[in-house]
Amino acid sequence: MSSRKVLTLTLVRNSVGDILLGLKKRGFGEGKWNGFGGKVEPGESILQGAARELTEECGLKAHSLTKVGLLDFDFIDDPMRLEVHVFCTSDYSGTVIETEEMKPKWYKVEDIPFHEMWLDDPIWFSWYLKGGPQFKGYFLYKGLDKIVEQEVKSTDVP
Ligand code: 6OG
Repeated sequence: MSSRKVLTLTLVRNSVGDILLGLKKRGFGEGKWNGFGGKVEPGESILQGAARELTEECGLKAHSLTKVGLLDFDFIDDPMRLEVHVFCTSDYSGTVIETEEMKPKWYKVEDIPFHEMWLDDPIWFSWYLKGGPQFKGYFLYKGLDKIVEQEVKSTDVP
């Protein structure tokens, strides 16, 4: 039986266009730079989960979040399925802090450390960086270091 998890992933950009990434210090994806997010909890909406995770992981409070895409992940020989809702924001307040889970750092877009991120990131990040349209991605991983199937398309296309 497959076990499906609904997660969020939020990308923050500041007024000069730099992007805030966090180095995951523990758990799934440890040692990789990523946006901020995690599992949506029972009783909260996906948007509420995204806002909560952002604050928990880096201290920032989002005043608005824009949906940019949806990523589905399957893993060969593993019943785990991930549905990751991707958001972005430049409308936030607070001070960036390091937390137990994440070590945050601002990156210039041209310096995004793709070689220290999930393998799928370089494939869908360009969709996010160009600012639309919303995208839908599918990735089939073999283990955590190989992608054997991939597709990213605009959600405007049926
Ligand atoms: P916690 O398990 O810490 O949330 N995530 C992924 N992000 C990318 N870019 N690629 C993947 O490829 C991912 N799998 C999970 C979703 C995990 C966080 O990591 C993201 C969450 O923001 C497999 O609660």
